[in-house]
Amino acid sequence: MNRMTTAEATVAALFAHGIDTIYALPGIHNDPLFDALFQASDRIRTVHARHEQGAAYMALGAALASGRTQAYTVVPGPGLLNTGAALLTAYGMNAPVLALIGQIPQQQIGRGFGHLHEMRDQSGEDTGLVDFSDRIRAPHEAPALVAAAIRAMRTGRPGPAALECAIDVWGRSGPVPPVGPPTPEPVLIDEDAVLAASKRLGAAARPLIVCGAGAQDASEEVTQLSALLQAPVAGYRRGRGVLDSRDPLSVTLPLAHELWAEADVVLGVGTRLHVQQTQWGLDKDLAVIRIDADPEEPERYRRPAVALIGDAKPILRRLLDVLPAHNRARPSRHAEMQERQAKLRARLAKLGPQLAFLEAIRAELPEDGIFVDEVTQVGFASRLALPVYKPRTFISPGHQDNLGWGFATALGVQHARPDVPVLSISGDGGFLYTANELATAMHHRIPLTTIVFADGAFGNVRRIQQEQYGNRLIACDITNPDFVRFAESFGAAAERVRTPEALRGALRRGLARRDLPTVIEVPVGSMPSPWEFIVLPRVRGN
Ligand SMILES: Cc1ncc(C[n+]2csc(CCOP(=O)(O)OP(=O)(O)O)c2C)c(N)n1
Ligand SMILES: [Mg+2]
Repeated sequence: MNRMTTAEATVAALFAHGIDTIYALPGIHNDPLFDALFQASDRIRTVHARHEQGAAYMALGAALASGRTQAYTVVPGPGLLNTGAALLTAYGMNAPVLALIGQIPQQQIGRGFGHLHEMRDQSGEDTGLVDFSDRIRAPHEAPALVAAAIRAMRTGRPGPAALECAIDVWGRSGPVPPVGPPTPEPVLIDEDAVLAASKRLGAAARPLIVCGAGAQDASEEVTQLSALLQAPVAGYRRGRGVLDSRDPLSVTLPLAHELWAEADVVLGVGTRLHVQQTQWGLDKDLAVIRIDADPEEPERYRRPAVALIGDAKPILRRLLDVLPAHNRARPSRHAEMQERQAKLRARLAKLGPQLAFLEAIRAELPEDGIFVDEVTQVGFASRLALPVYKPRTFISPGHQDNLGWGFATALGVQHARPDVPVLSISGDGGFLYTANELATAMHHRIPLTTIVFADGAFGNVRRIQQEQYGNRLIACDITNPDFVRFAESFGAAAERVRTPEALRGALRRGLARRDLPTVIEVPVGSMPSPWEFIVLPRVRGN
């Protein structure tokens, strides 16, 4: 056994589990941890942000872009709470993000002395935000607790975890057991369920595949299955890019809604199917098959015809082996789908201003470039209409739809994927949530390109007040800085463009710039509502 401090043992365990970066904001509670990170700086990079939410969103972005576990560390109390929205979003997105949180002295926890950064029931706060949380109470506990947290984040439904350590424990030394290599989880596939699913899918006249984030690492398998079944593949926010948008069978929400009404068998891959089941409806003529890593998910709303529990990729591989023996002969649906896609494009033309900007973006962002969505007008339209060519290249916040998440998350995406250009879009409302992190981008030389669509309003709220509340406008007009001068004051490159054509030029310059962040301000007016394409009526059952 080695003698180490708790902090050293924790850092060694993180490294042994493949963590090579920690997003951070330091403070006295965690000083020994930062000293251990200094000693390990040849193995783990410490990337400090300017607000704890920036550090946590960066870890989230890095996890989403890489598919690997990421970590951040902050002080207790306000430090933890400042990461709350990011941790909640990581939970909603099933993202493996480990929060390492400081604590007040171990023997004073819960006694209300008024220690620096003390909060009542901090451990309870952790427990409410993540599925796995614990406290490291001594050096020898660190390796096993880090291993348990990482295993919990990767087993079943993935998600964040939290480990606390008290100010007086991080620096304490003691004998520490060695960290073994992580043992891979066995892949268990229910062969009876594979056969049942193959028979149902093989016999289906109008099968439909719906993908969520759980399908992002099974793009090849979904593509093959779609071709075998001539089944359209639907993705909305987190399932986009699983099937290349250039495939005529690749559909977004409005066509998925039409197809849901017609389908006889639906295969949901790594998706809650929440909107579909609760809003679009179910009936006895629709058999639902679910593939999900979370054993509780398939039956949450209604028991499906078949449930396959585990990682989508190996399960789909087995389906691809077994299905051909049961599959009926299928004519190509390409012509039909091309026609339906054209009809949808004609309807979506109503969103002209948003689509013109998205066309400019798609023309300049390389195929493997990564687009990070925000809760803004062009973002809503991107979920419906931006062509996405590869998995993990369309990063959207999922069901939290958490305004202000985008810019700092995109910094983490770009930090984790320095090999490809990353584009963040924001409204003027969302951008200023974390725009201070431009300082982080400068300090760590993160060459992210950001578009800020500036309409001088929380535009989405404003339009709803206009259309549904008799134009009684309240708390929706906003006063902006000059975003170009603001960005330049940090040392970032910045420009202002007004048209989609001019945006193309600015994007070409920004995406090629690999040593500095770029901010492009686009002054815009109000934009047409996308909601008729997103909130869709019941089409089955009653
Ligand atoms: C954390 C959070 N707070 C509030 C909202 C509600 N909300 C949704 S859209 C929006 C306005 C967004 O404004 P902006 O970023 O400027 O985008 P725009 O609609 O103007 O394009 C607000 C306040 C939210 N989704 N998330
Ligand atoms: Mg706005």
